[in-house]
Amino acid sequence: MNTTPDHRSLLRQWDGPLTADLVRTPGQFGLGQVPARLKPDATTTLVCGYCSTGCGLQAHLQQGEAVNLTADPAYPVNLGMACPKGWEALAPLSAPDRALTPLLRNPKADILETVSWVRAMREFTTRFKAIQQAHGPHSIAFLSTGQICTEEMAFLGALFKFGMGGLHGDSNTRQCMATSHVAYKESFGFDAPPFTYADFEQSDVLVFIGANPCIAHPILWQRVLRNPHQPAIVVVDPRRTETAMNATLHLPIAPKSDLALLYGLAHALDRRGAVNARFIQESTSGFEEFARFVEDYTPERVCAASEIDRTDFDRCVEFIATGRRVSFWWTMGVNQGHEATRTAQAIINLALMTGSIGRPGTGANSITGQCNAMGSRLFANATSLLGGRDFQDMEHRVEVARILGMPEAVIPKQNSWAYDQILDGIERDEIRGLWIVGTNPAHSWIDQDRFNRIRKRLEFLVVQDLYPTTDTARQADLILPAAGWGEKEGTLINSERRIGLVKRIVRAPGEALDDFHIFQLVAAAWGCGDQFREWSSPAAVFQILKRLSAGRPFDFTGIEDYRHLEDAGGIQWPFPAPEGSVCGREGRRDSQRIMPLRERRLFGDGRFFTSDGRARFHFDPPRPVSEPANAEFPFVLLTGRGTSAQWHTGTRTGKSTILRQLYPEQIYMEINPEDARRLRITAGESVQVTSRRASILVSAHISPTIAAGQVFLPMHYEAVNRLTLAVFDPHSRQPSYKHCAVCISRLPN
Ligand SMILES: Nc1nc2c(c(=O)[nH]1)N[C@H]1C(S)=C(S)[C@@H](COP(=O)(O)OP(=O)(O)OC[C@H]3O[C@@H](n4cnc5c(=O)[nH]c(N)nc54)[C@H](O)[C@@H]3O)O[C@H]1N2
Ligand SMILES: Nc1nc2c(c(=O)[nH]1)N[C@H]1C(S)=C(S)[C@@H](COP(=O)(O)OP(=O)(O)OC[C@H]3O[C@@H](n4cnc5c(=O)[nH]c(N)nc54)[C@H](O)[C@@H]3O)O[C@H]1N2
Ligand code: SF4
Ligand SMILES: [Mo]
Repeated sequence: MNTTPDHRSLLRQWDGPLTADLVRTPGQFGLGQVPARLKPDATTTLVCGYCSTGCGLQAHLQQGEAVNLTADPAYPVNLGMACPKGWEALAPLSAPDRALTPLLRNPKADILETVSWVRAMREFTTRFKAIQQAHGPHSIAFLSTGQICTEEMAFLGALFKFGMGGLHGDSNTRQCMATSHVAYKESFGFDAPPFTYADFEQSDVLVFIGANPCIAHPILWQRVLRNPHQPAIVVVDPRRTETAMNATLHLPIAPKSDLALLYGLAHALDRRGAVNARFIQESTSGFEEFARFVEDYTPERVCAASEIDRTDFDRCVEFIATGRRVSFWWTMGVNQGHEATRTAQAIINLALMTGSIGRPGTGANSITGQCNAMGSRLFANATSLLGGRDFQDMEHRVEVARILGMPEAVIPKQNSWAYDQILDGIERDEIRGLWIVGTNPAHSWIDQDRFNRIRKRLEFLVVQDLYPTTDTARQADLILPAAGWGEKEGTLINSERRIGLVKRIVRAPGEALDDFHIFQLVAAAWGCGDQFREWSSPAAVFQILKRLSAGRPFDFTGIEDYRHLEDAGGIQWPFPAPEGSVCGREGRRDSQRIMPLRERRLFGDGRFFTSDGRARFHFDPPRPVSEPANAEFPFVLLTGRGTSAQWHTGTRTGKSTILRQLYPEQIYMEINPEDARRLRITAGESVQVTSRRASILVSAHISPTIAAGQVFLPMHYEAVNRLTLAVFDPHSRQPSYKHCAVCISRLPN
């Protein structure tokens, strides 16, 4: 039954040829024909592992290993473009601080010591099992990521819940996309971002709300720049960002006042008769109530609430009312807020009432963040059961059990706690063991000091990462050395629902193993290896994921295998098997396979995934923020992305000497010249920023891009989340990272 984990044979197995299957050598396509060692000058395309744009990067191989990366001109996403992170994506893999072996804390000396995989697996199982025995099966939890392959996410969620008997697990997509997930689910009946990137090029009006694609999604911004229709671009952001500077109209909204503005726009459009009565009647429900609700949101009232000029408001209404193809785009300025879900839905409502959905250049479009946040939304098996199902629904449990060939009894009947609730559980000593995979909460979690305080209550903390040096890994009892992007294979799903391939183009250093194989080792060591016999490789799990997708809104049973994905340049879901397939009819046939159209959007037929096929209007009155600025803390602190060369907590981008030259080494704070003058702060001066939670030192960057009374800190520096306030949207439980009150003081000289 229980197979002993033999790491040596596993490592041997993984010492085989790189990019085993999918490599183009000149003049030959080599599935099954690839030489054991790749010929020099071979190239192969894989999807970038940073942001959700999902660019195709061409790896140039010598002696079978990648020596360089360039942007793939043929890939339908990026059309030959890439941002600095993509060009430099190999650098973090050869960093000197890679974890080469498992590391176990020696409690006496309080240092991390090298141990074998066998020992690491023994510690992992005995200590987690001991905690479960003493405190119940649900006393261990995991926190995972939107930055590993879908096959790996599904494996972790299934292993932890169906194999190890755990219940509570969540991921960093809670910090990022939980709001979009809930908003879409309630409005459309399923978490289904409707757009395709061609929509950037086909709109005549693009409205960006709380999104700064020039910095956060630079290649998507390049797609906007290819738009031949001289579009009007409206940007709703408190800051005059790089994106706002390039806009036709910038609405410098008061922080967290979006909901009032969006209801005001709905009111004005309705008054003007700029609604699509036929679409509303045939494809939506609840419009009358919504129209009555927004009657009070007069232009005067919302311009005052959002602190914007009436003429700017009227221009915005005019653009939307007269545009033929209007698209709405949002990101973290919306998702990270105390009333985030209703704000996202207020955007969706605008698209629904104007019939701006399902046609080229339209849509209520949430741009995703991490390379595989979309995979996590479908398959993390965290707060929803594999494939966007419901743990509490018996039919769903029976179906999943049947597909996986496991007894229904192993599937929990309850939902997991969300991220913040897991931390609360640790504080109450109900969670005693934690397994963190591919995320760095000691830096990125909101009100981070609390995270670090709570961590001390844990009896056993396992961190699975590329580096033992992250703020989180440094606190671990056991570190499992993971292979990273480019050292493993699997699929990622990008913002436009395109499933793309990641390949092994570099050998992982030392004994680092890809997450997939770490999960296999854990399954074997735990004693549930048999349950996961079919989960033998990422390619095998991809077939399981297909079965889990059958008949669901994201059905991709029409994708045969990785090679099919490779040849098509990624495939957007849905892509059901040919029988009865809409996409099959659209696409062309290539020998035995159906090849999809290059770009496809959802809802062209005006049918949604709700029980009656109609999209719903959701709305609630705006609520005040928890921590308004006052005399003692007179500034509102905004946080977000700083430069296109920095990725989150910097564990990867900080390893590239080229990228490091593209951003300031020390933390800086944007402050308005008027405020700086008043406080006598000079450029570059070191000043103190204090919130009710902590006080940090930053250097002042005086800039008119930030309004008076507000300051901005890039999230990439560790100190930022010592200041933030742990407030959550009640529907999505996503943290409100972008609003708290601070004061600024000069240092005594
Ligand atoms: N270079 C780089 N690119 C990235 C990332 C990275 O770390 N580095 N991370 C990726 C990830 S995971 C994500 S989620 C995305 C995030 O992508 P974005 O959401 O575009 O980036 P942010 O800078 O977090 O936030 C966007 C804007 O919201 C504005 N904002 C703040 N408060 C409000 C408000 O109340 N209302 C409105 N309307 N706007 C507000 C901010 O001023 C900011 O300009 O980026 C992805 N791309
Ligand atoms: N103040 C503030 N805070 C924020 C935000 C904000 O706007 N403001 N944004 C939030 C958002 S949207 C996000 S998404 C989060 C991101 O927050 P995090 O997820 O904590 O940030 P990352 O730096 O991406 O951490 C990923 C970790 O995974 C490791 N890793 C990379 N690839 C792999 C792999 O293949 N396998 C394994 N096992 N490990 C790997 C990296 O080395 C790194 O340590 O931050 C959130 N925090
Ligand atoms: S835009 Fe995103 S996916 Fe494209 S190269 Fe840059 S980080 Fe990678
Ligand atoms: Mo994110």
